[in-house]
Amino acid sequence: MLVKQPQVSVMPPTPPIALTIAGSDCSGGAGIQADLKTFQHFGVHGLSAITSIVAETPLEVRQWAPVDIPLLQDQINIVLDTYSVSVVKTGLLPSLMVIIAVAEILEKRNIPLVVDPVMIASTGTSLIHEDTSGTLSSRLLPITTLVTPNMSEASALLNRDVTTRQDLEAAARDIAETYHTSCLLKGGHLPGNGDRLDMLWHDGLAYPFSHPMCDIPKGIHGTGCTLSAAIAAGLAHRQPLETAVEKGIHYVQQLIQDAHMWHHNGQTIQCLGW
Ligand code: PXL
Repeated sequence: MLVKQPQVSVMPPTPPIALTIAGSDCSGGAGIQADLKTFQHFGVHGLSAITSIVAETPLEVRQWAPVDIPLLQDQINIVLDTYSVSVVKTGLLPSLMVIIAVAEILEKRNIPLVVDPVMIASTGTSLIHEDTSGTLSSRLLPITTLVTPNMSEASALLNRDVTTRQDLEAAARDIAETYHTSCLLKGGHLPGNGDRLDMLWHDGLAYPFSHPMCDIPKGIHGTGCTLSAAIAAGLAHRQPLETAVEKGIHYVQQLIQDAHMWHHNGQTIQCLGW
C-alpha cells in the first residue's frame, strides 16, 4: 500500500513568511511596526513576537517595559510551530533573560536569522535594562546569519572604539570572524559631510556600500529596523545576502527622501515614507 508522505518543499512558501522578534513602538516608525510595514512592502507575510512595549514618539521615550518571558516564549513558539518561517529578525531584546529565552528557542531551529543589536532609541534613551552586548555575542551571534550594528553597537560588541571610516572594514571583519556570522556595519554616524559608507563582511569578503549623505530629518527613527527588516525580506525571497543588503540600503535611502511630515500642537514630527 502506498503511504502518503508529507511533501517537503524546497521552495519558500508563497508568500514567504518572516518573523520579527522586537519591541513595539507606539508611534509606528520603528520596532515591530516598522518591520511589519517593510515585510508587507516586499511581499512577505509578517509574524511578530513583542519583547517590550515602548511608550514613545521620535522625539521622546516616556516609558518602556519588557514583556514577561513565558508570554514572549509562547508568541515565538506558537508561530514557529504553525508556520513555515523562512527568516527570523530580532530587534530590541531588552534584557539578558530575553536574549537567553530567544536564543534557546532559535538554537533548536535552523532558520536564517538577522540580528539588529538595538540598544538605544534614536533619542539617545537606553531601551535595555543592563549591558546585553556580552550575552548577545555569546548566545545569539553564533546562530546569526547577519548582524547589523551601527558604530556604537559595533564598539560595544568588540569592546573597542569604532569611530572612523578607516575602522569600518576591520570592525565588520572582526565581528563576522569572531562570531562566525556576516556583519553589516552601518557607518551612518560617521563625522563629516562626505559620502556615507556601510560595510558588509560576508564569506571572507568586504562589500563597501557608499551612498551620498542624505540629511536624515531630525525626528526620524526606525531606519535601522527598516533596513534589517528589508534585508530579512530579501533573504525570505532567497536572494543572496549581498543582494538583499544592497536592495535594503537602497530602499531606506528612498524612504528617507520620501519622509512624511506633520505639524501638531506646535511641534513638527516626521516619519520614514512608504
Ligand atoms: O530604532 C530603534 C528602535 C527599535 N525598537 C524599538 C524602538 C526603537 C527606537 O526607538 O522603539 C521598539
